[in-house]
Amino acid sequence: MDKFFLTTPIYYVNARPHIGHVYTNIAADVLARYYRAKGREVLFSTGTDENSQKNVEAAEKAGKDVQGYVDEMAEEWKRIFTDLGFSFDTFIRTTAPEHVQAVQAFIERIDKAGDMYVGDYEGLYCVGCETFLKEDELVDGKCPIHKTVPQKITEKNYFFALSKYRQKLLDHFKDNPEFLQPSSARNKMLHYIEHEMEDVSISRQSQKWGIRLPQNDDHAVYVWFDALINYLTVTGFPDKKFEKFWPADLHLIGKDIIKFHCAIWPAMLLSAGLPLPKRVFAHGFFTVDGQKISKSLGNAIDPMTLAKEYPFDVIRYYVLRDIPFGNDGDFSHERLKERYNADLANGLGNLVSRTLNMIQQFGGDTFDADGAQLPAEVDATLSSVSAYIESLAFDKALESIWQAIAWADGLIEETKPWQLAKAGDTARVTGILQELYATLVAVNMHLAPFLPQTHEKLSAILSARPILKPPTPLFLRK
Ligand code: ME8
Repeated sequence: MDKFFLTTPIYYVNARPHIGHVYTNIAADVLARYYRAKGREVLFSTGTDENSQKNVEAAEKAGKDVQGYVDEMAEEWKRIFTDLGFSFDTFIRTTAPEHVQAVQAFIERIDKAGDMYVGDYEGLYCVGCETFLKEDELVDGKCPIHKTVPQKITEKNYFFALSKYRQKLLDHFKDNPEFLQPSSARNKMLHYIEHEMEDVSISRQSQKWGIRLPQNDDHAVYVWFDALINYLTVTGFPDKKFEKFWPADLHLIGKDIIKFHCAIWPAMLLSAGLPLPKRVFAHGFFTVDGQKISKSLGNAIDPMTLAKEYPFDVIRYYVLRDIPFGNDGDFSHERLKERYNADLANGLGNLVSRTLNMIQQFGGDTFDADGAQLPAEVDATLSSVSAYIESLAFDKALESIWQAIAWADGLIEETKPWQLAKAGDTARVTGILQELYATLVAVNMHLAPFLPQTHEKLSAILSARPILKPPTPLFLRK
């Protein structure tokens, strides 16, 4: 069976998930469900990034020991992702022994390749970003993202010879135009690789928390270096079995971490003599009601609270339909409500209840669910959905499905089956009901990866004999 390996970033556990983190997982979940339905053997991985200084600081603030804190938080993240219905196959934690083993085996490979050396490092480190910043990146002496003054660090570090891979990376980008998407991100990345990329320090001297560097256990492995390797750990690396799923078919990330995934990670893999991921897709960033998500504004939407207000399918639908994947977007409570009412409750929900009510009223003995043929117009509209999903144009895929819904609404409005039934035109009424029914079945099939709960409910209604009337409304609030 053909495999499909897709990943989300692994998340820092210094806070609970907000809507931005959940967004990445919604998209990954749609793809995982889609490829499973296509018969691919899917490995969908997500998890937590635990060896970060941010987590140490959060543990201190909470008055807890670090291991206890990350255990608790990782459990919480996993529970939330499970409660939201994400169909991940594996949940990796970077403090797990198998990950420590994978990181150490990987580092030994790059050392053997002659790509590690010891050097003095002096730089400005932002714990928020978990990265060194250059003077000219600062605004008023502060990190522009976290608005904090970076720490001045002077230490002996182990370095990875990243710049050695400059040309190979540029060649890879040239030979694989699909490697980084959307293509708007490519130029910036190429500029970085060509003009800015330097060797990176991959260890932290005397840092207690973190994976030990195999060459010197006074050093912790730099958290990003360890985190990227999670994608190999979940395939079973360094055991040979990792070749079944590696290379990844798709790394799904936010646009904030492109550099790590499209320069450092591929160079690490080149050094270790391993194949590169086939595709990296970077989605945009959310604001909430027009404002950047931030702790101080207190506007980080808790997905579990939101999921109490709306069925989670509604949230999945809204974020994928309203914001073209790859673009920045605004999470607006107002728009969410509008989409819910217009597209789900009134659009899909109404079509289902009108159609099934009519089947019960006028279907009689002549309606034959099994003989229902999909109208050519609907077939043509829905035939584009797969290609849209595979190119991660989720908004377009949903738009096509809703075109099919609109077509069916139009058919009802135009033909007014209740009038035909009154006039005794049974054959015509049956024909229309069968077209509507076949449209609903096809719409429901295409909705499966997007709205899994709705799909399940609707499948039960449509496959029951006699066909059941849907609960009103179909999008039951929990
Ligand atoms: O960067 N809008 O973890 P992280 C959209 N541990 N997506 C958002 C978002 C927003 N406002 N905020 C976060 C890390 N995200 C590293 C990753 S991977 C080897 C290591 C999403 O907890 C987006 O996908 O800061 C982003 O890339 C991810 O959360 C980063 O989460």
